[in-house]
Amino acid sequence: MARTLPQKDAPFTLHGRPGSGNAYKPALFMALAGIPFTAKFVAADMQRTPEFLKLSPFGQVPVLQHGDLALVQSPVILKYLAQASGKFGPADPIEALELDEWLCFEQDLLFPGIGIVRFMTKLMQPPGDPAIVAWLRLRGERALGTLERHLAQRRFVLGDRCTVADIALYGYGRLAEEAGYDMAAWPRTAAWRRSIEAMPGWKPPQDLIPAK
Ligand SMILES: N[C@@H](CCC(=O)N[C@@H](CS)C(=O)NCC(=O)O)C(=O)O
Repeated sequence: MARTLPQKDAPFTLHGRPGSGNAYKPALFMALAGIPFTAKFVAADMQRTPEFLKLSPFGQVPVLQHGDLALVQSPVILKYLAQASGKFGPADPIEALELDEWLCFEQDLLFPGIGIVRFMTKLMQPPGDPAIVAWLRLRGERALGTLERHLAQRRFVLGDRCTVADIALYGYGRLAEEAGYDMAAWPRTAAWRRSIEAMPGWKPPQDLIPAK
């Protein structure tokens, strides 16, 4: 069936689980933007069912439904939400390009370096191959080091206000300790996380997405 854009006032439904940083990103966006939404729990073993694959062809969470439109891939969902709400988006074409650069960086370095390391060391049974974890950890250290250098000049990733670049990076940035990183080594990044947590509407994932 052809995909079409929904009516502006169509309801939002987020499919995910609280332990997924990728699912937390759109949930946090909507919490910060004051957009009401329904969150539905998706267990890992539900993700290959034909019913779920109709919503998410890649078999992954998050999925954001806006009316009849189902979207996957957290960067795409965040950009859609920014466009639909007029909040946390880029202010001009150069910011729009920079935003995309940081969204790619998040998927390329920060998510593997923190999200996958956390998954392989804390959640996977048995835990993942230590050689792969060590390789991914180098990406995590590079990601945190890059962010730390970048934040020397700015409060948020694109400047002085929070955008979807921050929300995307925060999704797993907040879980660095759970992946074994000591944030004392990246104090500006730790302060940036606190700035996001001080924003009106901020809530932790367990308050936004049901655990079953
Ligand atoms: N690039 C995707 C990654 C999504 C992703 O990896 N989701 C995980 C949960 S955090 C998942 O569903 N994993 C199960 C799988 O890949 O089979 C995004 O940013 O949304």
